[in-house]
Amino acid sequence: MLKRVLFLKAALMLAGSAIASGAVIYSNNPSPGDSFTNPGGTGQGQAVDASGWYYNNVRNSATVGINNAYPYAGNGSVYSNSPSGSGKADIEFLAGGVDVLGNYYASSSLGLFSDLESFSYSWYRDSSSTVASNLHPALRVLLDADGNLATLTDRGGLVFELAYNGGGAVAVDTWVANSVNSSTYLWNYGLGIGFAANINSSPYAYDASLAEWQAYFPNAVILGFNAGVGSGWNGVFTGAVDSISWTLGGQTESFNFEVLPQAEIPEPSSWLLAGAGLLALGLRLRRRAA
Ligand SMILES: [Ca+2]
Ligand SMILES: [Ca+2]
Ligand SMILES: [Ca+2]
Repeated sequence: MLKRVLFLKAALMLAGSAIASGAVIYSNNPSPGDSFTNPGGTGQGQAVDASGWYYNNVRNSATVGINNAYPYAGNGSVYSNSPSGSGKADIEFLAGGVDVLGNYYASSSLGLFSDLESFSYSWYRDSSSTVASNLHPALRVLLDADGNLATLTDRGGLVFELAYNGGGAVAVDTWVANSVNSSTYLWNYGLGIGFAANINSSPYAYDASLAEWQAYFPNAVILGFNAGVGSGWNGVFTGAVDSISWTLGGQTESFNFEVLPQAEIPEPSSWLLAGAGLLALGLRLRRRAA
């Protein structure tokens, strides 16, 4: 069974490579897909095949996984649930992702932060969620502030949330698409400047635009992107994200998260028989040519 699924995935990846509009990222498991969780309090992750995407920073019984709970642009999306204020779960793309004690970290960069033109995603909040009404899955760009990958204390991220871009209560039980461009407000964690630092002249800490952050960190490099839920959200959040994309130096990468389809393909024994038949045919042709 495992071999059959792997073969199908290889065939799907070949098919997907011909589509210029973006990549399809399949769940590790066929329908209903994946549900990665971790009851412990320290973030844990799992690779989504060899795609460069990871279920990551998952803790306190939060769950993330590509599955069929909230289909979008096809048969699936990235399901996200945080059951309490201490839960957290992300879907994360990392440059050169490496496993460090079960969680994943970037070991290289995707390029200069100053070349980032925009990034975007779609998200869904289920109406059963009990967290504050302005909360939805956040979208983040992960950075190394000084561009030197050997120094780690300046790693961190910039966060997009509607709450800091004029948003109130968000829509529920429907998909919402949001895009970050040069004038969108982002707030920070890490980057060597403390949580929610105020880097521009206005007294408010959460109103620095992408363009202002790029001017503030001219040497920063991008370690990855993620979308996720939880981390201080008091209550339950249930929803999903999908269609994450970014445009960096004129190149757009976009990703649609889908459930690995189950299809009837020949059993391995049939492939062996077919291979033996071809071999016999080849020998016969060679004999005839001799
Ligand atoms: Ca650094
Ligand atoms: Ca400010
Ligand atoms: Ca999808």
